[in-house]
Amino acid sequence: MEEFYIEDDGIRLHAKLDMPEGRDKCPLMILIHGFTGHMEERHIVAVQEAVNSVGIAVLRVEMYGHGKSGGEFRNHTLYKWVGNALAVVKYARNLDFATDLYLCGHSQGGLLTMLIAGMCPDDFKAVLPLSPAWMIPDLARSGEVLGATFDPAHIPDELRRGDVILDGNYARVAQTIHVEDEIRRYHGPVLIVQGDRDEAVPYEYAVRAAQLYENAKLVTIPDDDHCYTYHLPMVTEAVTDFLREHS
Ligand code: FER
Repeated sequence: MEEFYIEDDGIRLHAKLDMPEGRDKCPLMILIHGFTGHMEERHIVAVQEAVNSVGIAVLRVEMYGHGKSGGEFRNHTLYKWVGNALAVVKYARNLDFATDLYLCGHSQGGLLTMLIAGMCPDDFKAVLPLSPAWMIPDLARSGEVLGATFDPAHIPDELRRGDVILDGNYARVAQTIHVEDEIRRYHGPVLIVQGDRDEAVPYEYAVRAAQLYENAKLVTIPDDDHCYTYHLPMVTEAVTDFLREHS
């Protein structure tokens, strides 16, 4: 494992690169956590290890305001994450050892994966949004973020749920994002994995995304939640099966 920082316009993004055993040149997957998440979460590490086991390097990166990266959590927005991810994709594109690139993210990182796939449709062999939180823009437009409600035409300075505090700009940014447009712009293979008892992202969004993409597969994890508490091995198996099919 190699640990380092990738710069994005003065923001240091904390990264770890794990190589598969005995490989010189190989494909590389960029792997991104969710909202309030980080690269050492159980489901993120499980995906990293499984992907390494099929001969693919994994670059885990923490986005603005998360983990050991720069920026304050309360000031993060989807635009900042998009800028970060574009910098990471550029970094990955320039790695000599990396052949094909894959992009995978969980929850808000899955939403990010869907946006970046549409913005960089030529860069990825396939993309893997896991339980993608692509209802966030719809909710923000209807006046809800983090379960807190507000007048969507008059966003407050601060959004709060318990100890989680976000600047109102999070909602201003989210309201402008139209995920369907980015779904339409990506034509490559997509794997969506989601538990059918996800408490954070309505399962219907996974079904809808799989319908809208030109070439998507949906793997449903039965009786599982947002972070796959009960059947994580089914998630990693779905990911490795898909990668073997699309290598
Ligand atoms: C929300 C529901 C889910 C929200 C964010 C999420 C910011 C993201 C969850 C995750 O990334 O795990 O209302 O608001």
